[in-house]
Amino acid sequence: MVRRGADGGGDDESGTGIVTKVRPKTKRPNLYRVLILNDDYTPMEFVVHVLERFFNKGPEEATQIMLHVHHNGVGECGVYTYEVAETKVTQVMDFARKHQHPLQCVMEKK
Ligand code: TYC
Repeated sequence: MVRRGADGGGDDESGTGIVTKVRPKTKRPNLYRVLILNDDYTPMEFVVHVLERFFNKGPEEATQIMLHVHHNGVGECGVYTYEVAETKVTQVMDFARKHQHPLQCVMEKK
């Protein structure tokens, strides 16, 4: 698309207005990884349940992620915009505390 720019002269009869391109200005949002951390006490089944409940993983993917965290110390649950990631972290931390498990969930900018 083109439009006549704000050159002070307007779209006058002279036809000398500045022609500027109009681009659809969509900025990509910053994205954040939500991570869970390994610990020695949270039961494996609880972590799988968290991944299913809050990150919409099926049982197989949830088990894979849980085992990855168990062996590597940290793993990715999902990637979200800031406010969604923050909500997931709060939900997981509240749920873990309610069940008296030390599971830790954090977010980091991608
Ligand atoms: N390491 C825990 C255990 O052996 C299992 C576990 C996995 C805990 C992933 C936390 O994020 C975690 N019971």
